[in-house]
Amino acid sequence: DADSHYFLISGMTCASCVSSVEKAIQQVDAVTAVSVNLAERTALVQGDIDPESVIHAVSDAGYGAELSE
Ligand code: 9UX
Repeated sequence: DADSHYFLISGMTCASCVSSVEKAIQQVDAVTAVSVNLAERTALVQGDIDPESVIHAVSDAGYGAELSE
């Protein structure tokens, strides 16, 4: 639905990477929950967010993100 978005995350190789990506996404405005899956390279982000701001935050943390369906 409109209040959850999947992103494909690139550059994650360990659990510490997952933690960094989760932390970065949690700081973004309107994010209410985030769940990163290392094996699938995905992040499920909940909240009435601006996807571009999530992509920007992940990029600032040193990883890549693109919106997925
Ligand atoms: Mo550990 Mo993840 O150095 O890049 S944080 S592999």
